[in-house]
Amino acid sequence: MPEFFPWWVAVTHFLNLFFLLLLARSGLEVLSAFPKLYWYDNCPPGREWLRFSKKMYGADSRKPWTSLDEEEAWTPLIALPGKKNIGLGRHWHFMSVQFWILTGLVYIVLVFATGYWHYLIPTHWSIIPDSINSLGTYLHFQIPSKIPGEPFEPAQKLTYFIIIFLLAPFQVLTGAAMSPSVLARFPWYGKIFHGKQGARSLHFLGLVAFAVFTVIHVFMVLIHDVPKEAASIVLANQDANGIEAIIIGCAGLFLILVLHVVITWFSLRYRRRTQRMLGVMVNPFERVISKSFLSRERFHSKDISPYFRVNGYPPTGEHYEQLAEEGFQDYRLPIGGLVDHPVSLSLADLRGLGGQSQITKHNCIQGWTAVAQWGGVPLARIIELVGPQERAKHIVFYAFDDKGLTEGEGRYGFFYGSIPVHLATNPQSILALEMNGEPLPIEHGAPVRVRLETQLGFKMVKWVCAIEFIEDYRDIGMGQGGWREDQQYYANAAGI
Ligand SMILES: Nc1nc2c(c(=O)[nH]1)N[C@H]1C(S)=C(S)[C@@H](COP(=O)(O)O)O[C@H]1N2
Ligand SMILES: [Mo]
Repeated sequence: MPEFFPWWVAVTHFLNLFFLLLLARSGLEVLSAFPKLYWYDNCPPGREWLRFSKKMYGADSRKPWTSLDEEEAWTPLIALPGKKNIGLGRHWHFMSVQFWILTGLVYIVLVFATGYWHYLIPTHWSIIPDSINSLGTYLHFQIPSKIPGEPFEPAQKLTYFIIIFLLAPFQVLTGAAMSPSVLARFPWYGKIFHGKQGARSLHFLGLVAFAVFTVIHVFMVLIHDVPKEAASIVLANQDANGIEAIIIGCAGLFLILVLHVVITWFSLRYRRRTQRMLGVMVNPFERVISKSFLSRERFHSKDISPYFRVNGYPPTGEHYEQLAEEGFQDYRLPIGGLVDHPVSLSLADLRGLGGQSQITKHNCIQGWTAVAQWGGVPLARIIELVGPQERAKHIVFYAFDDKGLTEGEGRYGFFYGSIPVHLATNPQSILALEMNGEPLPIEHGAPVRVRLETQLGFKMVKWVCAIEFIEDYRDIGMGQGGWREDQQYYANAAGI
């Protein structure tokens, strides 16, 4: 039989703690952007089952509001990095999850290769009455005895089994069920968890379960023989000097604390650098998903959400307001850049290019969802029409809204967004002119907006005023590929 406390258990235990803390804190940052939990993908305002915010916005509110108004600034003491930085929080989350899964895989391989699984996986139903017995013993303020020839008592073994083999995979699976690309490509997968909001709620409850486990786990160690437990898990040797083990263990915890302080401080102080450095780890993964998953969403009219949140206040310029007043009859959409046939299209021209309609679910980066029907021109038709040159790698959509005027918060410049050309040829990538069978309402992007159903909402530029085919987005704006990427440090691939 394997040793009770091999060295690799000590090492992976430590790494696991480090990455789980990163995941928990960056996960809370993501939650702070939309601090409400739902079981239904319509996300009706006021119908959340859990809310971490005092602010209330009703569907019938007189004062216009957008989903960014629902965001909360959480303290860097609990969230990574805190202070309304969902872009960076997501970077940390997706960076950490890769290392956490890697640690987990190494651990699982060793668990099976060494036979350690005998200590963790119950092979007989008697584990249940035995665990209940253990609990009874604890309630009498006594320590239950270990399973003969094994390192843990029955309740402990059962708990570890649940955490390692059920809770950890559950967090990975519910996490994947929140990716817009996964949801658009495999709509059935989301249904397993009752949609994105179900997955989001369950993912949060998984975090709560991890937290409850950790508290009980630490408490149990404290009521057991601390020096001996420390020797086992820190030095991988039950008989080692316990005091030494406690000191080394505390030094390890202190190291984790210091790393978290440094990471948090650095992320808040050097946001662009953090976005770039973590992007190296995170973007390739997002790009692969965005590239290989084509949308297959087909909802029914009965699924259409009664209320569809707005994100981004409408443009305020005189030019736009006048166009809107006249029903956009003078609107022209110039499409140019690295193309063979630049054009300038009226709404009638656009309609003449042939239509496509789709009922799909919108995924805002903050976390809310809503279903609507979108009608318009496939971007593939636009590409055919203008004939991009070989050098054209990205498409930029420029918008009418000057965010310095409409959103403030110290941000500035006109909204824009770019996508790689291949994303425009996806089956559900369209320039939408209609929403739910009506011309686009002003707040949802009239007269023309982008829909890319495998992506997060921020990639779908509303109030489009011009389209340009370019080679490299680094020459535009602050060079990150879009206004939210520039100003809010979002990643510019948005498949997750
Ligand atoms: N021009 C422009 N387009 C925009 C935004 C914006 O602020 N300005 N916000 C984006 C974000 S973050 C989201 S989630 C969606 C919201 O679309 P909706 O308002 O129709 O719900 O629009 C995207 N397109
Ligand atoms: Mo968004």
